Amino acid sequence: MLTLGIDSSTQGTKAVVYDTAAGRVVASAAVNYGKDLPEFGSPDGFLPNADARVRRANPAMWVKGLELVLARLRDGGAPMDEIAAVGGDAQQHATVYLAADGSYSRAESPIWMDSSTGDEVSALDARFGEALRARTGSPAIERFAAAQAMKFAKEDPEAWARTTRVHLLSSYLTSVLTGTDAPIETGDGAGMNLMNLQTLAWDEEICGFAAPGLLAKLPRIHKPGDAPLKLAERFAEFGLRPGIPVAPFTGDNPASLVGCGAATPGCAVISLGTSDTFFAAMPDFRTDPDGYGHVFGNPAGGFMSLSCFKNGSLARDRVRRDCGADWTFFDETAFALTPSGNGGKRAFPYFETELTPKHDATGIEANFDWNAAAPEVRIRAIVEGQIANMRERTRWIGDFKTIYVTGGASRSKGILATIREMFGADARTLEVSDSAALGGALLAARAIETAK
Ligand code: XUL
Repeated sequence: MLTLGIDSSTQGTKAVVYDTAAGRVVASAAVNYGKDLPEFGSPDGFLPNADARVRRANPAMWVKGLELVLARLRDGGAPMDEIAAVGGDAQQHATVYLAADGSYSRAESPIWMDSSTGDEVSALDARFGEALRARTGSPAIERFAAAQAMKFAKEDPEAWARTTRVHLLSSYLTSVLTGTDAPIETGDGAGMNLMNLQTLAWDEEICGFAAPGLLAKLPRIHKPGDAPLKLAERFAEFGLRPGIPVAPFTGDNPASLVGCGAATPGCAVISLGTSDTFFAAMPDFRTDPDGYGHVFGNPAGGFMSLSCFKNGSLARDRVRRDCGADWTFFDETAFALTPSGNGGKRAFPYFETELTPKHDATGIEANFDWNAAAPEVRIRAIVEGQIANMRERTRWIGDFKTIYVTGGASRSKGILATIREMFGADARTLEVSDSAALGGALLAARAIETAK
């Protein structure tokens, strides 16, 4: 049986066709927003903004990305008419605001990189304090829907009044694929500061405080095991069979948990992408005492823990280019030329406002003369800085003997060796590089069982 997994990430959309019997990907396609959809003026997947805290994108770009990736899959000869179900995921926390006629009531959607809601986070903190973390799995967070909706409702009350639906990008894309008003799935829905994780229902009190009428503007909630939706007629254009089951899209991290084969507790995953994340299935509900980490839903049932580091691959790429190095030098040579520990030289990249720990976008912070140092010293300093910070901030999740490493940078021997050393764990690169899209395809296969 063939299933389709679609991953709508920060910088582009990917799709994989997965053969469940053979256990392998048989076709794939990708779209990069910067290169393939230049009309949206978003080279890195968001609209450039002088204020580093403001990170937004035109939601129409994501729909275009979805359609283009399907066209590429079809035109590349993928057996579209044999696909039996669709699943997928989206970057987490991005919100899409719709008016009654389906048009966008907010032209620019805030994405997970947005941290412009400091005042709203303070208001949520002042009102709910510890209770927010206990109920929703996270303290008040800038990029989450509660703070984002609060800011929008305050700044543009007229547009807020016209808004009849607040979707996550995941539920919005599911709506597009199914031609319905799709539900929010619990894995991704947990990243909004609005869902009570004990009851898996919207928390009426928090919704009421965040923005007038928010509760009525939220889609219903889809729990693991609930019946899937069906593909809309218009996707016949891409050779797909209308009516096949569509598993509601989840977040990219929950999808990766499934795609990495880590949905049952025991091992952790490090995903090295636009954001670096560290996550694991959660045997018992626990929150981060330091307030940086999150609890999301595990699409396979139960929960997952997650810590997110914003300065991931874009920061590594910037350092690489500043050093005039190619990827082989960055991934390997620099580590052969320098000793483990780098003689105490360490650096942290803060090109974007950092989430873990909270830090303004101040550029490189190093304990040595950054500009005078050799490229290999700078590269090891950045990688060791990133991984050391990750180790410190994820202790609350626990210790793991095995860590699966996924995402583009998982090919780096230097990064893998650093993870092994700092976590004292067996770090393994996964064969699959598109673990989120693969997770979507696996969730699609599961949807077929549920639909029976
Ligand atoms: C997780 C987070 C990021 C995005 C990246 O909380 O904000 O990992 O999901 O797409």
